Amino acid sequence: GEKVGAVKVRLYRPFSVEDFRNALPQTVKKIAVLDRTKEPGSIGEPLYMDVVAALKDRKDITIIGGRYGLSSKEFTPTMVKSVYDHLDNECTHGFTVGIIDDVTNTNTEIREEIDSESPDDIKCKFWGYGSDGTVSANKNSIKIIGESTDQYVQAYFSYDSHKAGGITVSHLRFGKHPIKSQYFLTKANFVALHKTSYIGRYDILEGIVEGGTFLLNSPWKPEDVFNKLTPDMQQTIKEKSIKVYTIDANKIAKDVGLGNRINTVMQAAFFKISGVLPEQEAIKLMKDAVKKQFSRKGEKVVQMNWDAIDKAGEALQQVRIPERATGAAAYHKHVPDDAGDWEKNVIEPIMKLKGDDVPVSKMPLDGAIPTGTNKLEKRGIALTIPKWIPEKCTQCGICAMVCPHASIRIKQIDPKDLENAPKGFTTLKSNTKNDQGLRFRVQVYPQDCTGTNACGNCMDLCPTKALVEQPLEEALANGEAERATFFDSLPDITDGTTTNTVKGSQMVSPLFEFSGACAGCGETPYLKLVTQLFGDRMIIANATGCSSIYGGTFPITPYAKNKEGRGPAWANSLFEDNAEYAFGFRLAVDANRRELKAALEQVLQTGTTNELKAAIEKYLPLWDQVSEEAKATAKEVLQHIPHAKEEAHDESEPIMFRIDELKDFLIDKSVWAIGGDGWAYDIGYGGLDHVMASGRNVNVLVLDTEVYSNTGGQCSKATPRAATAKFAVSGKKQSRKDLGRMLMTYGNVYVASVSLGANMNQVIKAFNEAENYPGPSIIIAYSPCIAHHIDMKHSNKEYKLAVESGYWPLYRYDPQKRAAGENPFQLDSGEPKVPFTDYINNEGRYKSLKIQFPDQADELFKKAEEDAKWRLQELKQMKHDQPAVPAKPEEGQGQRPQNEK
Ligand SMILES: Cc1ncc(C[n+]2csc(CCOP(=O)(O)OP(=O)(O)O)c2C)c(N)n1
Ligand code: SF4
Ligand code: SF4
Ligand code: SF4
Repeated sequence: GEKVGAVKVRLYRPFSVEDFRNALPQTVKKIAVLDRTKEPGSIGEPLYMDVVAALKDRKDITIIGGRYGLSSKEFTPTMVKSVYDHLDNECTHGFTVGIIDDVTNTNTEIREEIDSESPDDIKCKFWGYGSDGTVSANKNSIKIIGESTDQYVQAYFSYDSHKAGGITVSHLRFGKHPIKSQYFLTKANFVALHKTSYIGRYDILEGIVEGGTFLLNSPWKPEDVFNKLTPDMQQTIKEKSIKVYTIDANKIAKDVGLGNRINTVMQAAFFKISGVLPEQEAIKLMKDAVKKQFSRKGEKVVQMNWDAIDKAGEALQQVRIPERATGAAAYHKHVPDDAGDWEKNVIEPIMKLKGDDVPVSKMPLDGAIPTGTNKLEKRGIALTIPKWIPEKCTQCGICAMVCPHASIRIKQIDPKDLENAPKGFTTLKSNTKNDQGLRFRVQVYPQDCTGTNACGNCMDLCPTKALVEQPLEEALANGEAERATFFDSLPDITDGTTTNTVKGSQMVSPLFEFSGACAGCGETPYLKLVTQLFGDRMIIANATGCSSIYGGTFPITPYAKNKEGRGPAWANSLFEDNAEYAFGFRLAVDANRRELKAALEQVLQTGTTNELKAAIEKYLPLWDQVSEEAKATAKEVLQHIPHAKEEAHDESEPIMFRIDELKDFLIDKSVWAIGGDGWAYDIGYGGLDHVMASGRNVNVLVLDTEVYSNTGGQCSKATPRAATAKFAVSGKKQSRKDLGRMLMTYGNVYVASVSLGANMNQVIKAFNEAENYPGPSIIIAYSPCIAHHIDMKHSNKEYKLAVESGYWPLYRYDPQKRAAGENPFQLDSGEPKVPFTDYINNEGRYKSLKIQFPDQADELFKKAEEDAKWRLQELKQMKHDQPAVPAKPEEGQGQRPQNEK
């Protein structure tokens, strides 16, 4: 052995030099200080600096510092050993642990793998599916084991960053010895797989021990199960004599009324097979835990979970392992063979959950990543998907408009493009006013749809029931994926319609697609729409929140490019400064455009090719436009730049060089600040207000879920009175902040309040008006969310209910109307059509108040209704106001201040 030690600094500030020095034995020769933080540009991380200062007189001690555990990286015993080895060998300062740094070569070398696990512990690994309840069930299970046996227990979880429907892996340990450290299992006695679509995608049985157990949730008969596994899994099962069980947890969950929540069923199956506790005792303990956990949601939910526990025992079946397999599952191809380096070197390993093996040299220098990559995921998480019934379809486009995942689309198709169409690619005669005999099709992207079992909003809102449910497996078997690929390759044709309509807007391919938002998310349809309207020239500053997570789940992004290679540029900023971030984009775009325009005018004087001269002269009068004519003319300029650059003589040469550098700014950018209410109403409000007051042309989209959704539903100033939320468990006592009305007081800010499912045309109008308005604009968009505790299969109906009950008025305030002597305010929704209680009673966030605090509930509900009435009354008053005097031009038009150079 060796004499080594570790000092854990628990109270960091004030840093106690005396205690620190006292903790060190006199014999210490070398110290490696580990910081779990990164201060680029510093000479060492904070703890290292403190240690150096604390020991400044101890010249006999060598002190080095390094980073570990960043981005939730594991810190395993093997890595700890590598740090001691580093002290013994290279002993260089600025080392890193747990990454492969082949650029600066600072990572510690792994010289020995250490397995410090007790061989007697039982280790169980559960592959779950985000939001199926696996994690909470496992927390329950480990609590039950910990409290009802004399065993030590630990539950440790890994999640990917999808908002829902991602992978969760639960790592459970229990045994006779205390378990002190946290790291993922490398071996498992028990493996459970809750989602069959993971077969062939991930190494499910990695680390399973000899004689271990494998539990599978599948709809398959026991005799079919073995042939549905990959050859590797089949081999492992045979070689290690694994016992295999199957259970159709989705069927049980559906039958008892739990929908997709299979957790209780799988938990009951785990207890039955594992035998950790006698079966009857386990059942009793599970039922007690269910009562404790769900009683606030009502007796019905408790009973459904109890039924699930009872049914699980009977439904569990052992799989007989055949002598040899007569079939096998294929391995999933994560990226196509012709994919680029980024896809192959970074996306593919990360998709296989092998991201730790990606070396630093494969990372982008500036953090920028290619767009249009969420489409590679093809998660296949749906159980059932919509099937189009052409003869019932009216070609309205509503299904495409409301789909939160851009997984159902409409297109007009030129008949000549149908020559190579795959089998079953049915089309209708397009009913737009076109004279080219265009065809029409609704296409489902089967592997990208989150499922009618979880979302189903397209079906829910289809006015003619032209969409029906079909199992994903069936759709894939009859070629729907190939049809989607063909459909995707076809061009967008909007002839005979206009993008200012629901139908026309949906005929443009979305440049925000297949995000990892929750099934049925109410935020994402707005993002999809805004990219269909302005995506080819958008720059988006995104506040931290759900939209930054599903908008940029490294290394992929749902923001995409059109067939010409144009699409939104997107970046995530801090929660607290996102409006300012977008403001910076605006300033930069304006400055670049000013310079480009001056250069174009200059080169006309100094001389250039006839073609470029003609194109510039044609384009300059269109400089302030973003019309199709302007885009086409800008293209002509672009086309002639390379030759003109080659031909440029002395004086024109540097000007042409600059024109070439700035050419992307020929058409003005559409600058957007996007984020949730936590950002806009609370934490980023100061900056937002500042930018709104600036008069600059920045568009703001507030995805208003009325809570901090990304962090689990904390109350914000947008949370309505009476709604329960984290930090407002007994119902919020204050009314919500009226951000729209506050910003209208500036008089030169375009303000709109929208709710997609309530009035889709009003949403499109608001987006277009906001974009066309030359000053600051804000759109406040009602966004149903899982945090409202609603059935996400009908989330789109919530948009409507909120408006029709009078809770969420729709309006637009356009300062430009003042100049025409009109009232800038327009109320787009009328008197309430349905009782306020219809809206309240439909949402768990209100209903739970009634269950938990019945005494206060009625009073608060009454006040909430009064809030809504009062708000509507105030707005109606504005509607009847006489037109105000025109806005002062320097306020309203967002021009560059006179003193700006
Ligand atoms: C200054 C700061 N505080 C807290 C957080 C943690 N945080 C990240 S996202 C988020 C919630 C975002 O809520 P909201 O803006 O309403 O957007 P949503 O998730 O609802 O779309 C919080 C609190 C943070 N990133 N920065
Ligand atoms: S079920 Fe949901 S995700 Fe699937 S196509 Fe319909 S709306 Fe889109
Ligand atoms: S919503 Fe229904 S009717 Fe409208 S386009 Fe879609 S499938 Fe056709
Ligand atoms: S806004 Fe709500 S529904 Fe949408 S991704 Fe976030 S938590 Fe899920």
